[in-house]
Amino acid sequence: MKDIKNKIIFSAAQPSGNLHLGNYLGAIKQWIDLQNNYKSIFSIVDYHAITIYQEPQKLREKILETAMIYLAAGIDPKKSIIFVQSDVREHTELAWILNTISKISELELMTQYKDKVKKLRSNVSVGLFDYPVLMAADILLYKTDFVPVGEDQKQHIEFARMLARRFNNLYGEIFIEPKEIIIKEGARIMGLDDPEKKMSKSAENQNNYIALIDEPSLIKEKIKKAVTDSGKEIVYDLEKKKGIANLLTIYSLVSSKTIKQLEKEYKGKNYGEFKKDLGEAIVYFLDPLQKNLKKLKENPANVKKILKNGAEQAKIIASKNLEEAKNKIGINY
Ligand code: ATP
Ligand code: LTN
Repeated sequence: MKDIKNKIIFSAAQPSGNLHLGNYLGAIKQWIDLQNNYKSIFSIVDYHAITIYQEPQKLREKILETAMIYLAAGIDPKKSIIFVQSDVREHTELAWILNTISKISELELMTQYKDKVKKLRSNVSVGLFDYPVLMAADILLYKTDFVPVGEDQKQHIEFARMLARRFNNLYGEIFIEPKEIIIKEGARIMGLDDPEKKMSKSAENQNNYIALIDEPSLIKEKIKKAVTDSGKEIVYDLEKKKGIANLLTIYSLVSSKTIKQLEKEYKGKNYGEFKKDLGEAIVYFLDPLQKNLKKLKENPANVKKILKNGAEQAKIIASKNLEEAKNKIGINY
């Protein structure tokens, strides 16, 4: 048994757009706390991002910006490894190996894939289909114990766990079966324009999400425009008032007040007042992150250095574990 201090955490986000409040409250916020107690590895998964076309110049910028957001949010390169996925070739190499033990029928069941197919119609790449296998490679490559993510990633981690077990049965025990860590509240923040669907950085409507880099005035405006339900009361009701329930969840998480407290505070008040205060609460909550980010943007060379250094550290672990896997299979002579 590994001592808790030696247990490994791995997580990642795609540099495919603007990181938003859902990414922060569902995933990144947990990473900050977990890095104090575990060996933590956080990646910017650019090879995942290109499973849907990304404009090259924009991708280049978003890779660096995503790294800056990790740092601005409080990921500390002295405590955690931060790196860009494509800097460590072992990820794609292990993905190939895992492809050989993954079944098409299993990948066809993936909800995220099915949702994206609906949106993209016939323009679906093999890479998008294979996305969960690359994700499993990310995780297994470091013999990860825990993967802190939002609710939408649960199925992918179950798949990674199953692949670990399958590999170990076929070739001998080397991979750890990873477990997800999903927080109770905030694990599924819904879109501001449509509270039936999760907040998503690839949403067509910019009013779907609050980007972590949005200006205060834009944040307030987006909250003002957020879809609410008919009726007047500010109460948490997931059946009849999905929009307000989502806004209450966000409010609670950015203000550290409970939903019960907020319901009491806004009893008899209208949606307008509630939204105005919520907009301000989000601006206040994001202010330190945005200030840190501004400073980091003044010195991108420094961030690149952190990433290259992170990749070197990641590579030491990744290459050793990949070699072990190849030896088990017989890919050595
Ligand atoms: P896209 O919608 O474009 O596929 P995304 O917004 O889901 O992207 P990712 O980079 O794929 O963003 O996710 C990074 C992390 O944020 C993951 O752990 C994911 O589970 C979490 N996450 C994403 N959206 C939400 C959300 N709406 N609520 C809570 N957590 C979320
Ligand atoms: N699919 C994830 C991003 C991701 C990831 C990972 C998360 C890629 N590889 C490994 C955790 C562990 C998503 O958030 N959409």
